[in-house]
Amino acid sequence: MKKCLLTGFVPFLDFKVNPTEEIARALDGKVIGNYKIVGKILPVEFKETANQAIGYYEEVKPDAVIMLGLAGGRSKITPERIAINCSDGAPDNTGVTFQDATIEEKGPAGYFSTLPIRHIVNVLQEKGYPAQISNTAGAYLCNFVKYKMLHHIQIRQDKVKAGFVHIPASHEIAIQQQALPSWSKHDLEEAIITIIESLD
Ligand code: PCA
Repeated sequence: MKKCLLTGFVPFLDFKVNPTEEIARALDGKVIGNYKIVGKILPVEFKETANQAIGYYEEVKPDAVIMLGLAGGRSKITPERIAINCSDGAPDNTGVTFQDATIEEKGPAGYFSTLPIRHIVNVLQEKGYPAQISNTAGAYLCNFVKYKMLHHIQIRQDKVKAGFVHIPASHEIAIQQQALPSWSKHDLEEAIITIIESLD
């Protein structure tokens, strides 16, 4: 059976919970479609996140990697098209911030997701889940870990599908913070299950 490394993040900034953490925990060990899921939680720390993610990649040797992040404010499930070679913006959970910083000196300007993002969006919409390709994952931790993971896979010349999917806030977050579009935890989890089922 194929293996899928599914990562989520701990809470960050003003968010008291992170639904991506809950989904990665809930799906860990499950068999979904052609894949056995290995769910792992990543810290929101530039110093640690990519090392841990790549460490899990080497430990699990997955056939597919789906990294999840919360994008508070988005209303749809958004598979990310690209990761850019730049970190910039808000502080991580240890207070570290970057401005206009290159992630990999010798790396390309960007890496495209190798997940079938158009197919994923189509399958989600057919099942009734609003979804849209996103053309920017920002320049915070999610972009950083996606860039690092795709760079690692590229250097190793592995034939592994990998990419990043941002998800909207859960109702729990929307109750704590005003004016955020939100989904039920159930629907968020079902949407991620749908994505995994859609993979070969
Ligand atoms: N979302 C953040 C980092 C952690 C998370 O869940 C991001 O979009 O970069």
